[in-house]
Amino acid sequence: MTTPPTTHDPDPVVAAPTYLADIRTYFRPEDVAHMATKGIDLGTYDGVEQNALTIFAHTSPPNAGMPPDAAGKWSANRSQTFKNWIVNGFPLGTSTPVTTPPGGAAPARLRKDVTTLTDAEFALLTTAFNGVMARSSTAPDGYFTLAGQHGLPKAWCLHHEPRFNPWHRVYLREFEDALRSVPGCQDVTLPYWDISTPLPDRLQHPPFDQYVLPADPGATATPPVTGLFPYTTERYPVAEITANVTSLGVLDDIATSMAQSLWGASDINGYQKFSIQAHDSGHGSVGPTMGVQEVSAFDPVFWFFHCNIDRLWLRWQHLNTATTLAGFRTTLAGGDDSWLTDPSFNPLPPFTATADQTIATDIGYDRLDLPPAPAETVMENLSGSIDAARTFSFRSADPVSVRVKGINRLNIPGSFVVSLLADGEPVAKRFFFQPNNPRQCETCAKHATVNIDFRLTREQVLDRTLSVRIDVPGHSEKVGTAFPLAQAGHPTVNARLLAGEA
Ligand SMILES: [Cu+2]
Repeated sequence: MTTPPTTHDPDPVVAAPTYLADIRTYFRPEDVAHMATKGIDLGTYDGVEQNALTIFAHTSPPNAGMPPDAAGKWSANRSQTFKNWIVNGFPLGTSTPVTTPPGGAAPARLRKDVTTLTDAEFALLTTAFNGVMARSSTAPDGYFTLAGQHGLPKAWCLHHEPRFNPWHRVYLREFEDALRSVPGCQDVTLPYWDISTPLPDRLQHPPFDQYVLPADPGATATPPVTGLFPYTTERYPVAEITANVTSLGVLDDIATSMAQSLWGASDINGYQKFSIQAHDSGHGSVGPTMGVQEVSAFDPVFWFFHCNIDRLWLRWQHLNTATTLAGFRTTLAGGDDSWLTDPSFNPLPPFTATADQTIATDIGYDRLDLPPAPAETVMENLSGSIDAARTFSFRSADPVSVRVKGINRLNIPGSFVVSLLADGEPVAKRFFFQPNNPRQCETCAKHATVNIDFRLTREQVLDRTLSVRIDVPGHSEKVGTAFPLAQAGHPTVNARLLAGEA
């Protein structure tokens, strides 16, 4: 709610300002850097909220000590807006989606939709893939070694934790570097498969349709794993993939993720949660190989699929003014940002890049699908838990959140599907992506207890008999189709109306 600006007034008083729409723009990168040296964080919601009274005192005209430079001094109007924000209980608000395509320098590498490559570009990509696949199974820049960093034998990949997106951003670049090292392919970039469209025909022919493993990935794993050799990657038929993408809620979760104003928060109202769910269900949609962490990266579609996941993350970053580290930190309200800034939490092994370095990427995409006008994309900030100092509302159109909480995944032998049934009929289901032996995966063991979040309309759940079921599709011969919930850590169902600031 902005009062109409008077002519020549660049800084109108805002009666009901919010952090994401107004307050975060008041702190310049140099202000954040300067005060960080004094232990005051002006770069996040939590930091500004904690220090709000001090900030107000030091920046109020006419005799403000901060910021030190004359050009940076706050106007009386800005100071009044800041005071309004304090009085109103520090509302977070929602971000205003950025609608202009990124300006500035052209990206160092432009990635495209695989269906729009020219025949010459696609021929070069084919040469690059064939070249990398022809390298020996021990070559560091060969296909077997690169794919084996994600799954077996190395299993470095980070999933279901904050470094998931950064780790995969670096990983894709390493793979792209390998493609570019094939003679004549120095300008090749990795294209993406837009998962809202059917699996492209171009990915259904050699060398993109399957991969025959040249060596046993389990033999050199620690500890060794048997049963994965000989092995040829496998996918479902295209129509089945398309049906799975819908039934596993991939597109729903992508849409939900894109509407989020925050990165992570309590993980019910952040981009991160829903992007990871969309990723997991995307893996499960494509095939028995893509659905298993140990082997998924051997299927050539993995690279095109993950390139799209990276594109979606960059799209979200653009929508939320989060393409720089400083901008990104303003979306971390309520969350722990040590994974971005603390040297003990931000490494992305085996790579040398750290998580903070992946935020301002020099990679670009031909299509970020930014909305033509802010009104076309409504950002949200709904939560099951809201600061009581704020005003809030429950709107009938907002979804109900149903969380299947506290699943101990270490007891489940492989990727699994969590379904919510109403009167015996599936209402919604999600795929959870993990190794067949989660106990032997260090990241899995660290994040053993997981949740699945459904967002449903009231009509889907009211006055119906609800039940939850977990299936382990790849292992029906061992444990039967339905996995006993009591063996999966006794998960609970937590259902909430979601509140929005009013
Ligand atoms: Cu993945």
